[in-house]
Order: sequence, then structure tokens, then C-alpha cells
Amino acid sequence: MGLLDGLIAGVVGSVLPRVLYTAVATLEQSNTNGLSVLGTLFAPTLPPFLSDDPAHDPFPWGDRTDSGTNPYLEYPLTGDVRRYEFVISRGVIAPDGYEREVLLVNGAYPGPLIEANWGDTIVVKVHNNITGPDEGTAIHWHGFLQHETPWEDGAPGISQCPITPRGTYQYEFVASLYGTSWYHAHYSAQYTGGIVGPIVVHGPTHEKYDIDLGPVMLSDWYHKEYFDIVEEMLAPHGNPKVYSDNNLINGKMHFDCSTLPPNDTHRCTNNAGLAQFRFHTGKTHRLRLINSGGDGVQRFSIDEHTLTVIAEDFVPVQPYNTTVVTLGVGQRADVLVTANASKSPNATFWMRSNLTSCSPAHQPYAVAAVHYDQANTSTTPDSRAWDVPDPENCANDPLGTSEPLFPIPVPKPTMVEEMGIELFRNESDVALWRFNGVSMRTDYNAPVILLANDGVFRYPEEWNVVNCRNHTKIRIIVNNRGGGSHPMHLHGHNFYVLHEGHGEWDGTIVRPSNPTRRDVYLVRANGHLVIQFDGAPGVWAFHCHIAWHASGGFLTTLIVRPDKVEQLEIPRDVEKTCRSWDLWSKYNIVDQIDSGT
Ligand SMILES: *[C@@H]1O[C@H](CO)[C@@H](O)[C@H](O)[C@H]1NC(C)=O
Ligand SMILES: *[C@@H]1O[C@H](CO)[C@@H](O)[C@H](O)[C@H]1NC(C)=O
Ligand SMILES: *[C@@H]1O[C@H](CO)[C@@H](O)[C@H](O)[C@H]1NC(C)=O
Ligand SMILES: *[C@@H]1O[C@H](CO)[C@@H](O)[C@H](O)[C@H]1NC(C)=O
Ligand SMILES: *[C@@H]1O[C@H](CO)[C@@H](O)[C@H](O)[C@H]1NC(C)=O
Ligand SMILES: *[C@@H]1O[C@H](CO)[C@@H](O)[C@H](O)[C@H]1NC(C)=O
Ligand SMILES: *[C@@H]1O[C@H](CO)[C@@H](O)[C@H](O)[C@H]1NC(C)=O
Ligand SMILES: *[C@@H]1O[C@H](CO)[C@@H](O)[C@H](O)[C@H]1NC(C)=O
Ligand SMILES: *[C@@H]1O[C@H](CO)[C@@H](O)[C@H](O)[C@H]1NC(C)=O
Ligand SMILES: [Cu+2]
Repeated sequence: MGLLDGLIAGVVGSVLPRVLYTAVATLEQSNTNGLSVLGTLFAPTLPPFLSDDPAHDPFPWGDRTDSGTNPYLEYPLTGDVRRYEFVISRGVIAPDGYEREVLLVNGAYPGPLIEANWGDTIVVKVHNNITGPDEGTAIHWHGFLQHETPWEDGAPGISQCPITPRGTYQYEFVASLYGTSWYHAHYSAQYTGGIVGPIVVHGPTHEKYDIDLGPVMLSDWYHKEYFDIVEEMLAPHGNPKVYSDNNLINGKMHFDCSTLPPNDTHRCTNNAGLAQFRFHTGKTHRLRLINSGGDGVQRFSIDEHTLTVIAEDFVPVQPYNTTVVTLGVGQRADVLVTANASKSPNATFWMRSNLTSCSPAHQPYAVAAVHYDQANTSTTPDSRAWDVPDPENCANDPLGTSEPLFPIPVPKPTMVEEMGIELFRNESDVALWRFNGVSMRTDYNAPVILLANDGVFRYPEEWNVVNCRNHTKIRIIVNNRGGGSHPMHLHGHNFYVLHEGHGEWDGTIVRPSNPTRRDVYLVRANGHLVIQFDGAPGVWAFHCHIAWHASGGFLTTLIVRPDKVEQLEIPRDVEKTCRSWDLWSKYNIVDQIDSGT
């Protein structure tokens, strides 16, 4: 096939010229993704669980099953410790052929895979090597409950002080849920600069599959450094809408360098290289989809193949068939795909992820190549795309499409909060978000959890803390009168999604006997989202997962069971991190240009 054979039809309704897609990469993996092997045919497939002999060893989780065990009440404690060491540094890579300064975990984008069995303890020693200019950091383990360890949640100013440049903090927590997730920096909008990576916790699955192909990270991508984007966005007269430049699958995609101004083409290479996957003809593959982007809602599909969804976030669901899966930032879906669209072992297909029309994006269409057993990997696919319109108002796929495998009815709430979303301009004409009446700004030097642990429960208004007192059946109605959707993420919990829709909530609950449970859900444009959760003692961020919106103040912190938080035995290292940060910030300027989270 020639270089131009993979020409894709022009992007409908977009100002962008055509993008050329060829299967042959012009850049080495080290240039595009540093030390990551994700997105290459060398990426390892994953075992059903970690052991020396998974074919013969018993399940580490015993006879617990995905359909028969309530993981919030009963999870194994294997005693196995999975240790990782992360060095976070500045670097230069070109994921899509456009070279830029990034932040890397162990020199890789995406960062290394964290893998554990259900009930294992995960220990990650994080070294902050972000220097020149120096910057703090903190890493959040998305979707982990942290129920005995809320101080390991990684939200700066909420559950810890940032790790100082040249400093180290060791996180330690239990994998009490299983499935697919990710980690990312929670300091400013740092994670959009590259500090992200996948997490797989192996657990029971009653659905059969042959091959676990591992993480498939879907991410919008920006050609500017995160700091410059935030600075520009939060300048007087700034635009709160931030456009992404490209869309990546496992950190890879092409970019059409001819769309750049002439003075900016020198750092751009066409046909950088796409992510590739190997399918085995007739076999069933598990893909672990993760929207690890900064803003956009992804719609994932594989040409001519049906997807069977078996889990959403950390929640196994009754399997259902679909052609497209919609994922807001932070959401995950585990899907099974049988390689049965062609009988030829030489077949190749496009994998696609389209950002919805609501997502601000200059180039919303990501593709990767799926090769059957014997396909020549230089072949450019020539497959037929599914064509399924975006959900209306930038929402998730309809609530009710999926149903948790282990049913839990929603209890009666004892506390009901309504929280509104507002975009406004302050007196300096800076565009900011107000959530529950306040535009949040964190204090890196005074994490709420340490103050609460000391019995201090009065905070500056701009921290936007809500004390839920002794309530543990907490319902939150999020009202969105704006024209965009927001992926709402609650730390430390899977919440019940009671209702989501246009306008005001009418009081109805979708499937009260077993509502959808997730840790992120989209509130649509001009709509509402009603969630409820069984509150666990701790200090938990509840926020929009669009990095730019969180930077603009779209975050609240919930204190659950303050009496128990006072009794927490927080390790000395948490306080030590604060002492280091206090000292460091006394002699260095902390350029906190945003909410800080
Ligand atoms: C694969 O395709 C490329 C480009 O068409 C060609 O140069 C190469 O020889 C092919 N390899 C095999 C093993 O057929
Ligand atoms: C720390 O970061 C610098 C670049 O900023 C890099 O040269 C150095 O190798 C990094 N150190 C480690 C231990 O990764
Ligand atoms: C290219 O030129 C434009 C217009 O003069 C300028 O605004 C922009 O900053 C330049 N870009 C680079 C990368 O130098
Ligand atoms: C998905 O489709 C396959 C083939 O048509 C079918 O065997 C299977 O039962 C379907 N699964 C569900 C959950 O509907
Ligand atoms: C392939 O398998 C899927 C289930 O994974 C099923 O829905 C679909 O109908 C099958 N396609 C063909 C062509 O057999
Ligand atoms: C697959 O491609 C190889 C060459 O790469 C060729 O020898 C073989 O005949 C092809 N098989 C089919 C079924 O097309
Ligand atoms: C994704 O976008 C492409 C255009 O690049 C389009 O052909 C395809 O139908 C879209 N996918 C879905 C699922 O609508
Ligand atoms: C407006 O918000 C910006 C960003 O948080 C802040 O720096 C500035 O001081 C605010 N202006 C006023 C008048 O409060
Ligand atoms: C919470 O506190 C109130 C008043 O102090 C008390 O009446 C109520 O029983 C408590 N609820 C729980 C769940 O402890
Ligand atoms: Cu938002």
C-alpha cells in the first residue's frame, strides 16, 4: 500500500484540512512515548491474575465472585505487596509527532502500568524530580476507596501537602476493588502534561475471554504546556473553553503538520506512528478503556466489531452488546471483543475514539490499527466505521443501559444537598467556576484532613468544604444550567447514579432496586445529575474532572464522619511532607495560578 492509500475523508464541519493516515511510523517509540511500550505490539498481554503459575494456582480472592460478593463489605486481604517506584521528571517527547515539553513518570508516557490482585497492598514511592522550574506534585489513585487510609488519596491541600521538588512520598493503600483504573497528578492541571498511567487490579470475572490486551488509554492532547494553558485561560478576558490539538490512543496518533503556522512546523513530524493491537482470529479479547484526557468526552468503537461491556469504572455490570461506548474524563469501561469480523487472518481494522461535538477540539478523531494474526502491520486498514450519533447534550450513554452485576438497592438518604454549577467572571474579568456557591482555591500548606484530624473544622470559605457531620446516606443533586457537560467525580466512593437528564430533577430514580454505580458520571448540558453514596469516614474531593474546570475552582470537599476523622491515626510521613512543603514554600515562590487541584 502506498503512502496516500489511507487517506481518510475530510473532517465534517471542521476547519481542519484532511489528515493523512499511514500505518508506517516515521518516529521511534522512544521519540513519541519515551520508555512506554503501550500502543506497540510489544505491550505485554495480562494474565488473569498475578502469580507464578496462574493456570494452576487458586484464585487469590478465594471463592468470592463478581456476581455474589458485595466488594464494599467483603474483600480479601492477601498480604501481597506490589511495590513501585516512580520518578516524575520533565522531558521532551512527540506523542503525535509534535515535539513538546512534558512531565513523565519513569520517562514514559503513558506512565508504567500498576498491576495487583484484588486485596493486595499497593505501595508506590514517588520521587518528585520536577525541576527547572521546580514544581510540587501529588498523585491520585483514581477510584480507590482509601477507606482506612484517606490520607493516601493524593489531593493536595485536601488529603496531603504537595511533595516538594526533590522530595519523596510513599503511598500505601489496599486494592479493595478490582478492575481498571488509572493514576494521575492532582496538582493543578499537571496531569494533562503527561503524569498519567493505567492501573489494573485483577479480580473475578464470570465472562470468558481468551486474551487480556490491557489498557487502552483515550486522551485528548494539547500542544502547549499545561501551565501556559492555565495561565492563558485564567488571565483577564481569558477563554474558559480550552481547545485540544489532537486525540490519542495509548499515547499515539498522527498530526497533520501542514495545519501549523510556518514558524511552528520545524518541531512537527508527519505520520509519527499509531497505536497498534494484535487480535487473534476467532478469539475474544479484553480491552480496558480509560478516558485519561483533560477535557473531552470519548466515543470508542472498532470498525465492524461489536463490543460487550462487562465493567464500568470499578463496577462489574451485566454484559451488554454495543458498537460505541461513551466515556467522560475519568470513566472506564472493560469491553470484550471477538475477532470475528473477517475470516481472513490478514484482516486489519480501525479502532476509533471520537471526541463528541461538545468537546472543544481542533482534531477530535483518534485512530489505532487492529491487526488480525497474520496481517502485515504496514497495511493501512480500509474498514467501515460505525456511525452512531453522539448522545444528546453531551451526556453519557442512557442511564439504564447497564446494570451492576452485584445488586445493591439505594437506601433512604439522611442528607440531601443541591449543588449548582456557575461560570462567572470576577472583578478582574477572570473566568472562573463556582460549585455549590464557591469558586474553590486550595491551600497547599494546610490540608483539610490534617486540620480535621486536629479537631479544626472551620475553614476559609474559598476551600469550599461541606461538613456532612454524622450523615452516611448522602444524596447530592447537581444542577447544571450551562451549555456544556461535566464529568463529576467523587473521591473514595462508588456512588449510586439515581437520575440524570434535562432540566430539573422530577424525583424519579432509575432502577432503585439496583442503580448504576460509578465513580464518575456526566451531568449533561442544561441538566441535572442525582447521585447518592454510602459515606465513608474521610475528607473527599467532589469535582468536575475536566482539568481546566477544576483549575478554575470547580471542586468541593466533603467531610464525612468528622468524629472518625478526628480519631484517624495518620502516619507521621503525612505531617513530614507538610513540614518539607512549608520550608520549601518559604524560600521558593509557589506559582499557584489556579485552584491548585
Ligand atoms: C508488508 O507490507 C509492506 C508495504 O506494503 C511491504 O514492503 C512488505 O514487504 C510487506 N511484508 C510482508 C511480510 O509481506
Ligand atoms: C530528573 O530530571 C532531569 C530532567 O529534568 C533528568 O535529566 C534526570 O535524569 C532526572 N532524574 C531521574 C533520577 O530520573
Ligand atoms: C509564529 O508567529 C505568530 C505570528 O507572528 C506568533 O504569534 C507565534 O507566537 C509564532 N509561533 C512560534 C512558535 O514562534
Ligand atoms: C452479544 O452478542 C452475541 C452474538 O450475537 C450473543 O451471543 C450474546 O448473547 C450477546 N450478549 C448479550 C449480553 O446480549
Ligand atoms: C461476533 O461476535 C459478536 C459478539 O462478541 C456478535 O455480536 C457478532 O454478531 C459476531 N459477528 C459475526 C460476524 O459473527
Ligand atoms: C495473508 O498474507 C500472506 C502474505 O503476507 C499471504 O501469503 C496469504 O496468502 C494471505 N492469506 C490470506 C487468507 O489472504
Ligand atoms: C467517528 O468519526 C469518524 C470520522 O472521522 C466517522 O466516520 C465515524 O462514524 C465516527 N464514529 C462513530 C461511532 O460515530
Ligand atoms: C480573579 O481571579 C484570579 C484567579 O483566581 C485572581 O488572581 C484575582 O485576584 C481575582 N480578582 C479579584 C478581583 O478577585
Ligand atoms: C447524628 O446526630 C444526631 C444529632 O446529634 C442524632 O440524632 C443521630 O441519631 C445521629 N445519627 C447517626 C447516624 O449517628
Ligand atoms: Cu466541568
